[in-house]
Amino acid sequence: MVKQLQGPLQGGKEKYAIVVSRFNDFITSRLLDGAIDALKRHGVNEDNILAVWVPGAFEVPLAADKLAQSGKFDAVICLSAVIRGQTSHYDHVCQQITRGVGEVGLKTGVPTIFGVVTTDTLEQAIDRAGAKDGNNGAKAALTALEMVRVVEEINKL
Ligand code: INI
Repeated sequence: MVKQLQGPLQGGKEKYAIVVSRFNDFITSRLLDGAIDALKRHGVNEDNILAVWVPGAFEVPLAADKLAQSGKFDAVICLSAVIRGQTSHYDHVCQQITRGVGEVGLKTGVPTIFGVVTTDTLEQAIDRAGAKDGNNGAKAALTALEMVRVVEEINKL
C-alpha cells in the first residue's frame, strides 16, 4: 500500500501573517475578512494572526519576504486585487506579485500563499471577494493551513 501524506485543515498554535494591499481596498478588505474568518473557524486563535497593510500589489512581495524571513510565522498569506480595467500596467503588476510571492515561498521554505484576485473588471473582482465565486481570501487561508500541516508532516519523515 502506498503511504500517503495529507495536511488536515485543523488549526493549532501556528502563526499566520497576512499581507494585504490597500489599492482596491473595497475588494481587499473583504479578502482579509474572509481569510481571518476561515482561519478562526478552523481553530486558529486571532492572537496568532497578524495583518500587514501595504500600498499595492507591487509592494506585497517585499513585505512577505521580510515576514517569512523573520522566522516568526509559519505561513504568509498574500492578498491583493489587480483589475485590468484600471491600469495600463496591469501585466507588470501581475507579473511582479506572481513571481515575487512564488520566490518568497521557495527561498524561505515558509508557505507563501497567492491570494490575489486578477480580473478584467471590478464586477469579476467582487464575485471573487465574497459574491458569486466565493471568497479568494478564505480559499487562500485554507491553502495556508493545509500547507502548514503538509510541511509539518514532511519535516517528520
Ligand atoms: N496595485 C494593486 O494592488 N492593484 C491594481 O489594480 C493596481 N493598478 O491598477 O495599478 C495597483 N497599482 C499600484 C502598484 O501596486 C504599486 O502600489 C504602485 O505602482 C507603487 O509602487
